[in-house]
Amino acid sequence: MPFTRAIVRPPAANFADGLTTVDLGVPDAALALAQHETYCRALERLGLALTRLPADPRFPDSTFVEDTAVITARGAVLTRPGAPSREGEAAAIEPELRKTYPALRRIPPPGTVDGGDVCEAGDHFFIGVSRRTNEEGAGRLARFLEADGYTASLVDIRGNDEILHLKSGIAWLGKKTLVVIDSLASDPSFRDWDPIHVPKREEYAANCVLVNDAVLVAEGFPGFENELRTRGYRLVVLPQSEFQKMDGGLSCLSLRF
Ligand code: CIR
Repeated sequence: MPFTRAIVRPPAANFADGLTTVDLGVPDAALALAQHETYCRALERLGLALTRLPADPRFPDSTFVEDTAVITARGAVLTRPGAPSREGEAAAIEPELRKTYPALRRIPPPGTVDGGDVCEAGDHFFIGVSRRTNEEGAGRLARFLEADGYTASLVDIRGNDEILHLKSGIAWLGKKTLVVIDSLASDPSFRDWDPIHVPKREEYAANCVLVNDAVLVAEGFPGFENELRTRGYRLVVLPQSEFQKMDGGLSCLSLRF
């Protein structure tokens, strides 16, 4: 099903106060806002109607709206983000989600789930068990998805220091094709999938996003870009430097449905 809509929220002026594990410097709030606008326009050009929520300085990480919900063609689940400073982001977005999904389900405590750990791959979902998504949350989400007729498998990434979320290291590009970084490539979960390799030092680019007939890709990763072009994908290359400084990728900046 093509995406027709997306929810986005621009970074607030205190975006730099959010969480990060990388050492790439302090993000420039004005540049982050400009990059966010470029991202929004790209989604609009791909035919998506955007709901632009107001910036929310109560939560410096709230521009990463993807972490607050899992939306599929068959329903929506409000998550319970795993970082204490982000837990309130779910309640903040709930009224907007209820407009489209009155039967919104939720991950109850003690479960935690960040949407960045959830990778839709057609009728299958990979759910990362991570520093943010615990086993209770992942299991509960898997049961919700299975009740909707999907299959789900859990991928334990707690021992992988390279990535925050599962989707920091994998992306689905249609059919059986999965972008997979090297440190996840041997995981048995991906055995029956056709992998696209990510060149060394370009791992950040693995978080690309299939949006209808195009793939959003972060700017500055020529090896990976070339790999996708060679395979015939239509690319939309977007500047992401300020979000990268805060551990955020392209997928985190929107909820697409
Ligand atoms: C965080 O640590 O929660 C944010 N600074 C980054 C979240 C990125 N979200 C995502 O990959 N889905």
